[in-house]
This record gives sequence, C-alpha cells and structure tokens, in this order.
Amino acid sequence: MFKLPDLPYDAAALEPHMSAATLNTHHGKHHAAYIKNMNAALAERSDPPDTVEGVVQLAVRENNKKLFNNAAQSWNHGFFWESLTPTPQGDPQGDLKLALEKAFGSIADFREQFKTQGAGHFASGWVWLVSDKSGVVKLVDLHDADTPIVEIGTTPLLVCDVWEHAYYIDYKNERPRFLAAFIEQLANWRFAEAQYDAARKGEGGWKFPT
Ligand code: MN3
Repeated sequence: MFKLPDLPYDAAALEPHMSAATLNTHHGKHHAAYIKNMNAALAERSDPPDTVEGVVQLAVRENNKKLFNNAAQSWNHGFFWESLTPTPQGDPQGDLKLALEKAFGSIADFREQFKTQGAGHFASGWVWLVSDKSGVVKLVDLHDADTPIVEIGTTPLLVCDVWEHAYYIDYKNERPRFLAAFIEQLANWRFAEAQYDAARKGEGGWKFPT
C-alpha cells in the first residue's frame, strides 16, 4: 500500500503565494484521497505493482479509467509538490535555460506562453513542461488526471495543477494570477534542471516515493 508523501516544505512555507490552508486541503485531503482510492482498488488484486508508476502503466494496459485516475493523480501531485519551492529561484539556468530560449525565444516569452496556455486550458487539468530524449522542451496542457509519464520518451520537468482546488482558496476564480505566482515565484527550477539532465541521460527522473 502506498503512503501519502510528506510535503518537501512546511505547509506555510509558500505563503503568500500559496497558503497553508490551500496546501493542507490540497495535500491532506485531495492528494490523500487519490492515494486512499488507489490503495483500495489495489487491495482487491493479487498482484499489485510495487510502484505508483507501475500502477499507472497497469491501468493504461487494462484500460481501467478509475484506477488510472487515482494512480495518475497520486503521481501528478507528488510531482507537483516537488515543482514548488519556498526559495525563489529566479530564472532556469544552464542547458535548460538554453533549451527554453530555443523553444520559446526567451525566458520571458516562455513565462508568457505558460500563463497563456494555463489560462486557456478549459476546466480541470495540468500544465506540464516536458522534454524528449534529445532535449527538446515543450509545454503541454493535459486534462483531468492525464500524465506525460505514459508517453514513452517523454520526461516531465515541471508541472502546475490548474484544477480549481489548487488555487480557489487563495485566488478565487483568478487562475491567471495563480499561474503568474507559480511561474514567477514558486517554480522549482533546480528540480526541473535535474529532471532535464535525467531526460537526456535516458534516466527516469523523479519517482513516487515507495
Ligand atoms: Mn490537485
């Protein structure tokens, strides 16, 4: 059975950009429920996978939408907590900076595209920065629980949750202000840079803690 991973920082550490009230509900209620539901579904099976990545792949193979939704949401939220940091990190550095400039023109243009894509995403989902094995980066917005880890050769670098539960306590309906806070203040570029290195080395990158 899988456990809810601890947040990598104190629940109040991201204030004022993301409140402790948001994190306590989002992590302690929403994320916990996805893990509980995934565990309940796995308890009925004789051969449960021993990683959340494995559960996501199993759900895809079996076309089991309920298991997929709970397993993918368990994984996506674990990755989302790592994508946030209480220590503002300015701009991405090194090879990731160069890749973003190549794909988007400049880091400022990348941030604008991120905000536009996140604001334009209809209803619930996630905005992902991903890389292929050759180091080409792009933004993809995916619906509901969908996750790039089911795509062979794609490695996520950073993600922002755009479900309303991610921002409604702090920003009400103003998703663009939440997206700006994420990409300008909260984004964990050191984590994204490490993921980018893993992508190009053909390593898996971040794994859900077991
Ligand atoms: Mn969420």
